[in-house]
Amino acid sequence: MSDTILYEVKNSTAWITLNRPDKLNAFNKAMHSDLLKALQDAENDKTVRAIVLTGAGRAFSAGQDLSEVDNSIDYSELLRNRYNPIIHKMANIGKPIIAAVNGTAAGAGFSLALAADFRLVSEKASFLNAFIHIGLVPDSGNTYYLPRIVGHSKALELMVLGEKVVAEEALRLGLATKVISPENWKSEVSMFAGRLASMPTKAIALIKEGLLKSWDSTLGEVLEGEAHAQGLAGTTSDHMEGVQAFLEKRKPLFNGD
Ligand code: T3D
Repeated sequence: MSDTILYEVKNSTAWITLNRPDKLNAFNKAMHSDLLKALQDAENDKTVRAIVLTGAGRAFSAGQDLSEVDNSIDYSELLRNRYNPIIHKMANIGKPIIAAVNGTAAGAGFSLALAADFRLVSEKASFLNAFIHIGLVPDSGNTYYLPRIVGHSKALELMVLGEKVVAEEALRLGLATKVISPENWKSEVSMFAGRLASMPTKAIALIKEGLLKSWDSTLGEVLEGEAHAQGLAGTTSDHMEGVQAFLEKRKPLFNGD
C-alpha cells in the first residue's frame, strides 16, 4: 500500500489499483516505483496465484503525467528506468495478470493493459494510443504487443490515427478478453480472477514463458522448449491431481504446486 498504489490480497488474488483518480491515474515518478514494488510483492507471495491490475475512479490510466514533462526530461532514460522494468516484470511473473480496464486506457496506460495476459473491459472503457497527439511514438511495449494482438495493419492505424477504440470494438479486435457491464463489474472480475487463481499456476507460468519465447524462435527451438516445459509441468502435483481427478470423474483441486 502506498499513496499511488492500493494493494490487497483476497482469495489468492493480488488486487493492484492505480490510485491517482483526479489525474486519471497518470504515472508520476512515485507511481512507477510503487507499481513495480506491488508487482514484486505479488510475485513473491506464494499465496497469490492471480493478479488484477485496475484503476481507481473513472479511468484505467491516462499514461505519463504530462504535468511532469518539461524540456529537461530525457525520454529514453525515463522509459529505460521507469516504464520498461514494469513491462519486463509483467512478462516474467509466473502468474496470470488480468488488466481490469475500468475506463480510459491512454498512452502508456494502454501499453500497460497490453502487457497484461488478459483484458477484462468495462462497457464504459476505451483504449487510446494518445502518443501521436503529442508528437510521440508508442512506448512501454506497445509496438511489441499491439501488432501481435490485432495485426500489423490495424496496429499501425491505431498508432498513427490515434482514434479511440471503444469496448465492443476492442472485443472484435481481440483486444478485450471479455466486455463487462458496470453493474456486474466487480463480481465478474472477481470471478474471472478466482477461476485463474484455482488453476495449475505452474503450467500457466510455463505457457506465458513459452509463448513469449516463441516470437523469436525457430520451430526446432519451440519444439525443444515445449519438451522442456512439459518435463517440468509433468512433475507438478497439479498434473498428478488433474490426472487423478479425471480418472475418478471429479473436479480437480489444484493447489498451484
Ligand atoms: O515522459 C514521456 O512523455 C515519455 C513517455 C510517455 C508515455 C505516455 O503515456 S505519453 C501519452 C500521455 N498521455 C496522454 O497524452 C493522454 C492525455 N489525456 C487525454 O488525452 C485525456 O485526458 C483522456 C482521453 C485520457 C481522457 O479524456 P477526458 O475528457 O475523459 O478527461 P480530461 O478532462 O481530459 O482529463 C481529466 C483530468 O485528468 C484533467 O485534469 P483537470 O482539468 O480536471 O484538473 C486532465 O488534465 C487530467 N489528465 C488526463 N490525462 C492526464 C492528465 N493529467 C496529467 N497527465 C495526463 N496524461
